Amino acid sequence: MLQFYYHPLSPLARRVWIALLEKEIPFEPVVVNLKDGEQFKPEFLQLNPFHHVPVIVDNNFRVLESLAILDYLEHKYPEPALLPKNTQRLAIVRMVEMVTTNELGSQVIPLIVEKPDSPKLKRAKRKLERVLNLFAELLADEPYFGGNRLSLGDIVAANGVILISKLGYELDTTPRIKAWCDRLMQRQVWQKTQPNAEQIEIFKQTVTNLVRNT
Ligand SMILES: N[C@@H](CCC(=O)N[C@@H](CS)C(=O)NCC(=O)O)C(=O)O
Repeated sequence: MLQFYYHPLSPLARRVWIALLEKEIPFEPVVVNLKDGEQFKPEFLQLNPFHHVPVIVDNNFRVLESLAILDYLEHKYPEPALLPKNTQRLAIVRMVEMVTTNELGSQVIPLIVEKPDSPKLKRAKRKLERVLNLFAELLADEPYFGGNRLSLGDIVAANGVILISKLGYELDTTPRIKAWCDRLMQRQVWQKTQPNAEQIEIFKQTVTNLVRNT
């Protein structure tokens, strides 16, 4: 059976966790306790020399990097499809995946560690506003970035957007994005995988400690 190495508080592992559950792929969950440094154990470093979750091992084939894992799962387990066939829709899905990774992701740490009046926090919020405005434009009147079906773009982007909203970033200026998050949160898989308030506090503390120690 496919093994899924993850931690429930890891936002990047959550992308893969959601895709596995949405596709109903049977898997064996293996929690890597990041707080205790399990990711540095030699057994895990053999799977991922960069000591990151997520990793999957499927029939002895190892895949690391969350976006590569999502592509692997889509190809190997094509139903239900999480990539649209339409060329422009596919481009939109890829765009939101990459914008989340390259533009949104780096704004998460400032939201956690910066003081309310810090220029770095203000810069991060301005960047997030540009990201969310672009997402609202790309979503247009469709329920999902994949059109009328959930897609990998929705999974990747919404994990980032829901996380920043739980970290205090208001989605009020982009009501379309807020409605899209609410739509996703109606899905059982998302209710099961999104962190609660207590877990968000632990996540913030873990990130703060990591930033202090580097
Ligand atoms: N680019 C990688 C990054 C994965 C990543 O940074 N994972 C974090 C958790 S969200 C991690 O495992 N951190 C532990 C460490 O680096 O020691 C991916 O997308 O899979």
